[in-house]
Formats: sequence, C-alpha cells, structure tokens
Amino acid sequence: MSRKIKIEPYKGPAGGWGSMHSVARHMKDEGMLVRGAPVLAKQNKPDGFACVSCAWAKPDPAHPAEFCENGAKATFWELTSERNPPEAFLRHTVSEMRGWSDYELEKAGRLTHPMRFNHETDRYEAVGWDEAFAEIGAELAAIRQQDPKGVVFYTSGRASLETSYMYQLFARLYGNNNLPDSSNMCHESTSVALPESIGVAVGTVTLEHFEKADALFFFGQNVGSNSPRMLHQLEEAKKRGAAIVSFNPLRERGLERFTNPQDPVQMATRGETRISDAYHQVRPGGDIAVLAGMSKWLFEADLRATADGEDPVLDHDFLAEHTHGLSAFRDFIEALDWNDLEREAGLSRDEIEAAARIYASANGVIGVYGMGLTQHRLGVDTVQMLVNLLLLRGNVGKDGAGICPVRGHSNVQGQRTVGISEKPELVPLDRLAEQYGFEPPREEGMSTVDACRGIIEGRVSAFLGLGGNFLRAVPERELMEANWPRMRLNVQIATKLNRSHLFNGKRAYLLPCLGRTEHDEQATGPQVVTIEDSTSCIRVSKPVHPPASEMLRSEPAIVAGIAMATLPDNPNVPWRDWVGDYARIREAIAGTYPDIFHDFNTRMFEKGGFRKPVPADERVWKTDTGRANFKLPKALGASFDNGNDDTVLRLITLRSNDQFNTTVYGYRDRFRGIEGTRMVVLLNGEDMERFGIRDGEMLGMETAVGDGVIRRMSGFRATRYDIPKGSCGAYYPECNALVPLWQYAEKSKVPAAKSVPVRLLRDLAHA
Ligand SMILES: Nc1nc2c(c(=O)[nH]1)N[C@H]1C(S)=C(S)[C@@H](COP(=O)(O)OP(=O)(O)OC[C@H]3O[C@@H](n4cnc5c(=O)[nH]c(N)nc54)[C@H](O)[C@@H]3O)O[C@H]1N2
Ligand SMILES: Nc1nc2c(c(=O)[nH]1)N[C@H]1C(S)=C(S)[C@@H](COP(=O)(O)OP(=O)(O)OC[C@H]3O[C@@H](n4cnc5c(=O)[nH]c(N)nc54)[C@H](O)[C@@H]3O)O[C@H]1N2
Ligand SMILES: [Mo]
Repeated sequence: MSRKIKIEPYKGPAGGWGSMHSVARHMKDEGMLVRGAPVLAKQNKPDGFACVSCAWAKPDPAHPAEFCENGAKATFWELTSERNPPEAFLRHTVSEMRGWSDYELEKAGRLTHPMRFNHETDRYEAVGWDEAFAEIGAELAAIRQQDPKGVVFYTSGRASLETSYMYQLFARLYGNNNLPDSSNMCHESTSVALPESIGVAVGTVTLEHFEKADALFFFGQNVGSNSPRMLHQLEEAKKRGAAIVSFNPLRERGLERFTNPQDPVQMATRGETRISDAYHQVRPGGDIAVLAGMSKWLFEADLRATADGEDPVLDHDFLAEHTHGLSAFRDFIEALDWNDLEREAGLSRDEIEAAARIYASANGVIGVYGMGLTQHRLGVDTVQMLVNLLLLRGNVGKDGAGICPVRGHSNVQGQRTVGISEKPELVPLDRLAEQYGFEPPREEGMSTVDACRGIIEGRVSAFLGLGGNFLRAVPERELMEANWPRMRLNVQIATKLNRSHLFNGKRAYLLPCLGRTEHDEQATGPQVVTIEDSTSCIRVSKPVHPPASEMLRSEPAIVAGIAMATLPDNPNVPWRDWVGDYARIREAIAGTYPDIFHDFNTRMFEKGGFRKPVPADERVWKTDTGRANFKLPKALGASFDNGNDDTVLRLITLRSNDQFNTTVYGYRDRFRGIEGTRMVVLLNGEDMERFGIRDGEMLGMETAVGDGVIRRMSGFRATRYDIPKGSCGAYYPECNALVPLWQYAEKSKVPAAKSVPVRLLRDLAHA
C-alpha cells in the first residue's frame, strides 16, 4: 500500500476542528456514517457503555458528548461494517498474512466464526464452538496431567470484571498463577511502587480532587492522545486559575493547547485554552533528578523561611504525624550535587527551581504520570520519588491533591482488583479455597517478561490470550516469533485478527467474541458488565449495538466453555449458571471481596459508580510502618548509563494519535505532524549534524546492549524533531524488535520501552 508521506509541524490545538474532522473520517471509513451518532451519544453515559479505549474517569453527570476523538475511533473500530469471515481466511495462507501490516490485519474486519489452524493447508478453517471447546479442553487436560505450570493465561486490560474473575479462577483451578496481563508492560511499576510508599496499589485522586487542585504536575503522560477526556478537567482547572507544569522530552500538543469541540464559541472563534504554564523537556529517564532537585529546593526554602520567621514551606504536621523516613530522605537530597542533577535531568537548576516554586505556592497538588515514568529501568524508584515530592507538602489524602497514575486499558485496574495477578500474595487465595473447595496454587506465576522467557526457552506448552496482541506488544520480537511455534497450543480470544494469531504451535484456535458495545443475550436475558476506571470507580456498562455476527459468543461464555471442557466437574463452580446470569458472577466476586464489592448488583448502578476503598486518600497507610514511607532511589538516572559513549542514543518508543496500542487506526499522527508513514526516527537537529544525517535519509537502528544478540531494524526515515539531544523516538509496536527482554524496570519487570539504548546505522537495506 502506498501512502503519501507528509511531515510538517501541526499548528492546531488538541481537540478542535482537527479532532472533529478525524472522527468524521473514521465514521466513514468504518461504514458508521448512519449508525455512528446514536452510538456515540451513549458512550460513557450512565445508561450506555464504558468506552473501550482508555480508563479515564467517566463523570456523572456526563458532558453532553462524553467521548473524545480516540474514544470515537475505538468505538467505530469495534462496530465497523467490515467482516473477516471464514471465506476470507480461505483466500490467504497464514504465512502470506504474516507479510501484512498491523493496520491491514485488523482492517480485514471483525472475526465472525471460530477458526482452527490447519498446518497442512497453512490456513485457518471454520470450526464449530463445541468441537473447538472439546479439542482445546482435551489438549489442556492432557498438558495439565504432565505440567500444569506450563500454561500461560494472558489477559489484555479490556476484559470486564466478570470475565476477568472467571479467568483467574480458571487458571487457579487449572493449577497455576500464570496470569500475566498488559499491566505487566504498563503500570506494574505503579503497582509495586505505591504499596511500599502509601499502602495502596492505585491512584488516590477522584474527579473531585481535580476540581479543587491548585496545581497539576504532568510527568510522561500524553493526555491529548491517550486520555483526551481528561482535557475537560484540565480546561476547567485552567479557568479556575490552577497551574499546570509538564515534564516530557517531547512537546506533546495536548499538554500545550486545547480547543474544546463541545464549546461552540471556542470552535467558532478557533479559540483555545493554553494548558501548560511551564513545559520542561526533560531527558528520557531524567525525572528522578528533576524530583530530587525540586525536593532540594523545598528543603532549602523551608530552612530559609523558618530562619526569616515566615510560614514553613513543608507541611511539618503532616510529616510528623503521617510519614516515615524523612530524615534519611533529607540527608540523601542534601548530599546531592546540582551539577549531577542538571546533567541527569537535562534541565537547568533554574528551570527545576522554578517548577519547585510553583509546587510550593499551591495548596493542593496532583502528580499525574504515565509510561514516561513507569517504562524505565528505575521506573519504580521514579514513581516513589514523585510520591516523596507530594508527601513533603502533605499532598496525599487532602482536598485537591494526590497521585494520579493514568491507567491504560479501560479495565486494566479492575482486573487486578478481581484477581488477575501472577503474585499470589495479592489474591485472597484462602477465600477462593473456601468458596470453591480446592487448593489454589501458592507459588508465584509468570509475569509477561517471565512468560516471554519461558516461551523462548521452550518451557511453555500452551498460551491462552484473553484479548490483546501479546506477540506484538512484548519485547524481543525476533526470538519470540521464532520460538512461539514450539508450543503445543495457542488459543486466542479476539475481536479482530492480529499478528499474535499468525505464529502457531501444533494446534491453534481463534475464538471470536462480542465487544463491550454489543448486545449480550444469555439464558436469563440481556446482560451488562462492569469495569473500574483510573479513579477506582466501578460502574456498569450497557451494550448498545447488535453483534457483528450471530456466531459470536461473549467472553464469559468462552472462558466457561474452555474451563468446563478442561476441568473435572466442581459443584462449587457453577460455570453454566454464571454464563446464564452475570449477576451471579458478581455475587461470587462479592463473596471473594466483600469489602469492595458488597451489594455489588445494586451499587453498580449508583451515580458515577461506587468507589473502591482507597485508604491512602483517607490518610490511612497500609504500609509496613503504618505510615507513608519516603523511599530513596537507587540512582539519579532512571535509564541506562551510556557513560562517555555519545554514539548511543536513548530510544523512546511512542504511541501516535492514530493508534490504540498495537491497533493502528491509520497513518496520521496529526499532533506531531507525521502523516503517511510510521517508520520514522525522530532526531535532534544537533545529533543529526553530529552524525552527518540528512532529513529524510533512510536509517537503520541497532540495539547497543552488547549481550551478543543482534537486534537490528531498517527502513526508518530520519526526521528532524524537537527532542532532547542524545535521545530519539520511534513508534511502538513497529520498533519492538529493538527492545531487549531483560532490560526492564527493576522490581516490576516492566520492559524499559522509554529508553532503549540504540545506535543509528546507515540503512541496511540501502547500504
Ligand atoms: N489513543 C490511545 N489511547 C490510549 C492508548 C493508545 O495507544 N492510544 N494506550 C492506552 C494504554 S494501554 C496506556 S498504558 C496509556 C499510555 O499513555 P501514556 O502514559 O501517555 O503513554 P505513552 O504515549 O507511551 O508515553 C507517554 C509520554 O511519555 C513521554 N516520555 C518518554 N520518556 C519520558 C521520560 O523519561 N520522562 C518523562 N517525563 N516523559 C517521558 C513521551 O514523550 C510521551 O509523551 O494510554 C492508553 N490510552
Ligand atoms: N515498545 C513498547 N512496547 C509496549 C508499550 C510501549 O509503550 N512501548 N506499551 C505497553 C503497554 S502500556 C501495553 S498496555 C501493551 C498492550 O498490549 P495488549 O493489551 O496485548 O495489546 P492491544 O494492542 O491493546 O490488543 C489489541 C487486540 O485486542 C483484541 N481485542 C480488542 N477488543 C477486544 C475485546 O473486547 N475482547 C477481546 N477478547 N479481544 C479484543 C483485538 O483482537 C486487538 O487486535 O503493550 C506494551 N508494549
Ligand atoms: Mo498500557
């Protein structure tokens, strides 16, 4: 497919007419011109469905149009009129489809029929549901006899609370805790960092906190592309006079300016809201140094204020009553040298101190962050440094203050709440044992990185994917693709075809499911599901549209179908009744987690949903010390150390405005002004001159970790871009072949996708 490549700076704001045009184009492309508008009217509404895109909070009352450009694209992507039926599969061998792009694979449309891979014909062929379940069940049962630990149960963060609960129970009844999920590549650094610091694994803020905040600090989260509905809260904050400060190596448009498509005056006058008051282009991995520098200024300013008889800068009452480890933290910070901080941060002392002044002048501050903090070698330490900064002025558990990890997939946080975790200590196994009369496995299961290693080393016999595109999302692509076919069984529950379905072991099945927007009719009538958003609010999602095909089954029905065909009967686990009435699943969830889910079937309809208890927001600290802990970082740079080797760049892997993870909606990264191609490498102008590279020249890249594995890719168009010296950017998932599996966040094992050490090469293909 040839597309016109256009690379030029985008002058428009986030939102605005550009966003309206983009929604309209996608409506047309997916054949949704007539059906689209009524569906969007129900998006994120109390009587509608929870958006399948990001996990940002859904306010109640909702805005008249509580959807964004990307949420609309996600809805149209799911409800497209394109179909990928068995006849279409007969036309192409699987080997042939491996040559297709991610865009082309999914563009083929919704899967309509269960499919089984035939090695002889190298094709997927239609199979009946009962036959598929029976065959999968027999194979899983046989593997269970030999090695119940050799099966991986992966989930992507979209599946509902109901499905996720059933899935984790299935894995544990099967005999392992191998429940990696997309969170392992994402906010796992949060899930490890926050419990140690403040005793909860999730953010502490709600929309009410946003309404009262005096300042918001953004670290490595691209709001305009990845959680655009939050721009409403930011716009309101700006109108109130709140300050917004951003730290990001790239100048992301959504953090700069926004035109609210729902504001007729702004739209008519092409008016816009300036979002960030200050924007600091931190070096990738430089946030620990920034946060340390800000803390350093705060300690000094506090001493000065006390000496001058002025109000203290730190919240001494809070520190004395609620925290642990302050003096060690102060010693650590005081010993730091500004030269080191400036070098690691890539920012001047003046800039860092200016940010600290804004921080000190605000009463309530929210620290917002995303993958720019979590996907680094010291991702956990970085998150904990952000907490340290917040603690200094009591900015946790106070009105208008708190920590806000912006979660990715729409129910990724909720899946953890109902037991999707490889870590047995996070799950009430005793309770499950009692409820279902079995002995749950107690040893730690495989995380995503462990599962990849297991697959590469041939220790994994079967892989079940509940959504997602594992093979495309993980690091070390070449070794993963080469070793994947060694498995005995690959079962993928999906809505559309993707690359993970094209590398098959001995047996492979592709099971098509209903999307969240689609009517789900079971024995007792129409069903609804529930999800949890980034602010821990749990609410109902009602489907609004007929299914893409009559053959589709719901995710709960598919999980139950496989489980019943695999496991011996257990009268305590009523799979069939659960599928017949999802309220019964919710009762079971409430039985396992009464504190969170009591009266689940009633409370799910409450206005705005009900909130899971978040003790830290009440200043109750469920930590080892019973207080909020200051944690010291292991080093000042969160990335790798390239010493004096200035030929090694830190590669940031990026999302465009026209994708949802591995789903590529199109080739228009409007905000960055890159259209028609995703194979670009964004480079700093001085680096280009230093290496003698011309704009538009084709380059290769090679990972520079010296572990004996050659990771090389070609075909990147050199693109001059406003990015810090010594770093470069390229799109995920295209460049995942460059990400080494073992280069992950210490403690959380999140692949360090925001600072991959690379060298540029004259293009291999053109050499
Ligand atoms: N439309 C759309 N929405 C999405 C997604 C999508 O792909 N498309 N994905 C969903 C998912 S699963 C997730 S996890 C979230 C991801 O949403 P984000 O958390 O926003 O993730 P990214 O876009 O990967 O990167 C975030 C930002 O970090 C910056 N950054 C890189 N390195 C550093 C650093 O060292 N320090 C700092 N301060 N910044 C840095 C990058 O320039 C980028 O702007 O979005 C969710 N929402
Ligand atoms: N280099 C690099 N790698 C990264 C990242 C990065 O920033 N850089 N980000 C990481 C992050 S944050 C994440 S979350 C992961 C994402 O990893 P995944 O969650 O595994 O990937 P997705 O692209 O979200 O999955 C897309 C597929 O989900 C299926 N799907 C969509 N809707 C449904 C549904 O309703 N039900 C079912 N059963 N299937 C459905 C479709 O078949 C679609 O092809 O990638 C990670 N990998
Ligand atoms: Mo994510």
